Amino acid sequence: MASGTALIYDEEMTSHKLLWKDPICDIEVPERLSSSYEQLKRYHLVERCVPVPAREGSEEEILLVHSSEHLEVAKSTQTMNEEEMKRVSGNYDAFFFHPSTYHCARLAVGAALQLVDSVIAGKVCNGMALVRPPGHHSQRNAANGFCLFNNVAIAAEYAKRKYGLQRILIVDWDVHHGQGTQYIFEEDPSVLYFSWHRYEHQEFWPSLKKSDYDAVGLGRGKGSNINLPWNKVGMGNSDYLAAFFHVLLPMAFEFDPELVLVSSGYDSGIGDPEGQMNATPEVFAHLTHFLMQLANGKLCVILEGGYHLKSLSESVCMTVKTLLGDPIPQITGEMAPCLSAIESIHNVRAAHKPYWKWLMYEDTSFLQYLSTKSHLLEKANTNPSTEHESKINNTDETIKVERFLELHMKNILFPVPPIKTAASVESKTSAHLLPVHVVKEKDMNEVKALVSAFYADLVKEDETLLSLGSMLAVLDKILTKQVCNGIAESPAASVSVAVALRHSVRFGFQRVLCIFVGDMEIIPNTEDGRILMIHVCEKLQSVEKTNSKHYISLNWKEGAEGNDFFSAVFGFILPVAYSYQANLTVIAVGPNRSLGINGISLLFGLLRGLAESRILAVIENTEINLMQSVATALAGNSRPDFGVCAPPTQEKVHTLKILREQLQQEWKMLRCSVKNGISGN
Ligand code: X5A
Ligand code: ZN
Repeated sequence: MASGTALIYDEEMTSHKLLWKDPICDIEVPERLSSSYEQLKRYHLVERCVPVPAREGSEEEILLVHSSEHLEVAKSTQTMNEEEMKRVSGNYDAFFFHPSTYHCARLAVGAALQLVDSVIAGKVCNGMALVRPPGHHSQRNAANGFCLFNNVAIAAEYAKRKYGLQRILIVDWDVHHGQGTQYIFEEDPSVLYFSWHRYEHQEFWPSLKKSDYDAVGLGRGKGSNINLPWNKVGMGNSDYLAAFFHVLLPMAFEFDPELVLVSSGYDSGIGDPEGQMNATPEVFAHLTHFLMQLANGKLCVILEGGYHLKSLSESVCMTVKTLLGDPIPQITGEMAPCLSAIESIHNVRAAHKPYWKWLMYEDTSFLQYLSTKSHLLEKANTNPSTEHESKINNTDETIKVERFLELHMKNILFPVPPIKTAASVESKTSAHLLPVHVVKEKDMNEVKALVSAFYADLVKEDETLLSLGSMLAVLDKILTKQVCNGIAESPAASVSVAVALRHSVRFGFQRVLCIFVGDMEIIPNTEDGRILMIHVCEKLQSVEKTNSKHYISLNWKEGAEGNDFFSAVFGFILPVAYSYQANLTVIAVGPNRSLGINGISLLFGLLRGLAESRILAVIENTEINLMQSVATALAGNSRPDFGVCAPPTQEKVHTLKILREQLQQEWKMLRCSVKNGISGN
């Protein structure tokens, strides 16, 4: 399995610049590239990446997507005088030519292709290309919105032709709609295109009807174009994460891409004069982390927009840091999508219901939308608690955000623990768990003293005591941040977990998320509120237990057809976990588990996004394949195999729906539907 992260940067691409006055185009400056690269250097990220040179994309490669007329016009601008260039630029909506533009645009195309080549050939696992001019507005026969050639679309077409790929996912998190990319692939079912974008009911540029959620693709491509329009400015971290949980990620897992390309615009980040959104740089670490779970980790991130230099460069750094496998900063602030975001999410789910198996049994329908739209918009405007304030676009605002980010990044960035994964396991097991770091068990007297203070009655057997010594040794290393995550085996997982939870809370952790997998007796805890339990089990739990808001039981038995647990992870577990904002995650795998290894790997892989990736795994049945998969998922430097994703049955969709309705008042990231989100409570 490939490892490493490619970084493509070529100073040449800073030579393309605006030579005359144009208040629309003057934000697309060369410093966008150079300041991002400088910030990467400051964080010492450049030296950790594999440098890959850019090259000029060939004419043949450009013609994969564009017309020869378009290519010829672009080529002809190289020798034009300023007057002529200005005239040609005027033929397009928001574009400027410079004598070096053609050369730069070919480098931008070539950089994207070099990245695809490096990832597909296995030279690296993933990577980022910093390019200018951007690409996603560019169409077969036209430059548009600062874009000349559609770098990402050409990269997708190239990957199809050169490597025979049959399923490519393009995620466009730029704040503008990549209408160019939509046009190029709208009839092509082999390319799944997802874009969220500032829309404001068609008020915002490029103001197209075809940017709305009901543009789902054409002909054979129906269902492979996903538009999520934002109808208000001020969308933030929760709105973006909700969009991933409730729309993009389940579709992406069902689609099962062989390669993921990101049209990575950071104008969707805070401070951007175009987007006027509120998402902070670390949200891009989370988005990147999620996409790394697809296509065996084959992820190519290609720069598009982003016009607040500080916001842009910090967000670029968060992306690259995550591609490198570093732990992920916690998202702070209240986690709840706003009503307008929920409405958009609801609508795109309704529009796509006919084309996606995982949506088949969801009771979100197009008709429901038609009958409630105007009423909902009123509600969205008048709910002060969940509505964001819009940003005023001026220099003061830019400077304010700069100062905010200066402090904010200091607050959220933390030293990366020197060791990724620790284990305290029998030598015969640990031999198979490389590259985990094996720690020595805690001194027995220390353990005895600790345990006698609480749970003394539970720990009668010497064997249990011994395993607690091992588990606590790993846990202590996590709590003191010497290691990021760890694995402990235990002959009695529920006892070990009870001790681990109590120990962590006493150590000072305020919110510990605990996920139990398996039918086992859970030892009740007295640390109410500081521990949230989600119990994934086959047997129905008794009512007394299940009505505490900090104990949730999720009845789930993995389907025979494949891994259907993804729908529960995105539709329930992650939304609850992100709402809770745990600062430590404990995952216990006990006896009689109802999930297979694939489902468990998925859980571990995705929960690394929480709690600065701090996870303690407690495993009762130490079968070697399970241990190996958990270690792989925790180490995060190669992708575990999640198996084939199968859609959930009607019964399971129903289970999730009931839970969502019960709990969305408390755990707000569960909200994904208008009926549930508003009139449902
Ligand atoms: C790549 C990108 C924006 C064009 C805005 C024109 N283009 N008003 O962000
Ligand atoms: Zn943009």
